[in-house]
Amino acid sequence: TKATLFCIILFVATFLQAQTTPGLLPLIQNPQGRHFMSLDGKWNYILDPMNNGLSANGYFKEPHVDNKTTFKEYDFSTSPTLNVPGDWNTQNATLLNYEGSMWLKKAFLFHPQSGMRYFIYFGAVNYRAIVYLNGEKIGEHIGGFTPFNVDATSQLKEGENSLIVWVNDTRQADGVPTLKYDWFNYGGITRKVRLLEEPATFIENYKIQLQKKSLHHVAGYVQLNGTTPSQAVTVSIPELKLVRTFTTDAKGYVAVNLNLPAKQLILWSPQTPKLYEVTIATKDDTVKDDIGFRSIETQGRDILLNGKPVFLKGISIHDEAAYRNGRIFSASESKILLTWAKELGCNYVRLAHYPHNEDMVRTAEKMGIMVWEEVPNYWDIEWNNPETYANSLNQVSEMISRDQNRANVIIWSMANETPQTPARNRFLSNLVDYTHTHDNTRLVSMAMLRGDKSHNLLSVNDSMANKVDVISFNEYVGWYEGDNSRIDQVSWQIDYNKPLIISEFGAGAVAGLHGSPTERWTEEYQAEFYRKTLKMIDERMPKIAGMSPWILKDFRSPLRVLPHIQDGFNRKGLISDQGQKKEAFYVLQAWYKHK
Ligand code: GCB
Repeated sequence: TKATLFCIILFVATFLQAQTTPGLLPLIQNPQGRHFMSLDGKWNYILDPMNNGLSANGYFKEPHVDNKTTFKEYDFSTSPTLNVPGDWNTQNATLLNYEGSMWLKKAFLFHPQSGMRYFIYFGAVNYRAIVYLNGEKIGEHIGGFTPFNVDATSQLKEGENSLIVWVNDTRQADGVPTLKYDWFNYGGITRKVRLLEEPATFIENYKIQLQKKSLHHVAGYVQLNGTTPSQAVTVSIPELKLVRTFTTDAKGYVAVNLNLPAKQLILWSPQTPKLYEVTIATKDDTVKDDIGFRSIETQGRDILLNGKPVFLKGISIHDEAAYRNGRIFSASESKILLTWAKELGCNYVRLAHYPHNEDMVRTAEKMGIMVWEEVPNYWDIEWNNPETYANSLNQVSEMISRDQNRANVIIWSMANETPQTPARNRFLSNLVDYTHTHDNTRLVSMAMLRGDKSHNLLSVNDSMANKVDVISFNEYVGWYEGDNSRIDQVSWQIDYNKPLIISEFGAGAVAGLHGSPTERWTEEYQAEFYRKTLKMIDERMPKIAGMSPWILKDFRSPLRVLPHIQDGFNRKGLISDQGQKKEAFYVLQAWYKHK
């Protein structure tokens, strides 16, 4: 019928539009390098599993009542509090398995300056957020692991202000990630909240990185936002005695080209994680950032860092704190995990399966650890759904935008273990194109599934291999597939002439459980699994450019229900959730030492 035809045309049109329209929130670059007031601390909360507070006169309205002549049935000021940043699950035992809606409120005193603009920058809210300031909605966001900022200028007032956020972490079929995944769904305002103060025209965004393949030429840009878009912008790097002034165009944009003094320049690398203080300034605004300069490219099967082959000695990590298993909320908690990775001998980490907190990336950068960042296109999501695509693209965009100045971020990963279908291929192929156009100074990859040549000749055969720069794959021979003895029986042939990364391999073990190397869940089984897998890599695999075994630390996952063994945790960590190193940790450490 005509109606169905119309619907089909509309659907296709929306789909194409969603696939081509950037329509993305401009993210303010580097909030920590600006003038801001922290809104972290105690927030009052109201649990709202039925979304009662979302109605027109909802909880965000907060009328003044005396509760005698007039009344309301909620009160933030006498409701309990939670720490922000922080997931709700691990702050209150009764909330451990809560999935649903919560209202959080922060009251704060403020004195807005006339002529200034104000933005509230959220590091991450899982999974959906609606933001209200003094009774009015000022923004909303979908996606649990990337930052967003909302304009608060018109709603902010002198004196006491009320910031209320509706947070909902209900898993969604059309979400990114979708309903089922192997990690814990920590809800809440999980990362820092900052109130940024900016002049009428301010430095919204910039990218200062070495041009692809160059070891001394910076090709970047500065983007201003405001009423006087065309202005002089000065970029300076005092340590290199470099000061250059550019003029932005009528849209506030200017390309930044700089020749750094090649001889004097210390390139960023794991051995010398050198960062330079860079200042970007207009007459009204100044932003400072610590920026490293390096190049990353591929040549045949090699990954080249600063023009030289580098082997990525990695480990996979979830954004979950050591010892207490909630979302990480401070740089010091990030540092514990990264220090373990260093002790293991790593120069690289795979931050799975979603963008981790910004402190994690910045701390790794200072420690000389290269990073793989990923968006949660995990297993099977709704590849055919235009809204799912728009959501995923937005997450890619926010991830790139947040970390485009981080020298240690070398790989953007578009997905993890996604079964091949035409819809998936189209979806991911568009994301790869988007990423390549927006950032050609990093490599693009995704963790693929295997496609074997025969029972004992393992391989990868994925149509996305032509799109990505690096072929990465997960493999669990010896754990999900046969036992350890199977590892000795297989060899590998991978035909693509691109760098290969084993993005995952691993086996489960309970720290402190000992037995024979043939007995599942013992430390000995896991250690044997690592010995055999490393031997296979040395002897029966084509040359690889790196790896990130699964995983640094045991992590909470509702899929892992086996009593006394898993108890709600994925046990493939080389370290237990309580910080106990398992035997396999030392097996891998010894191999990395000689690599
Ligand atoms: C995988 C997934 C990872 C899981 C892991 C496992 O392939 O990528 O998210 O946690 O296997 O332990 O099964």
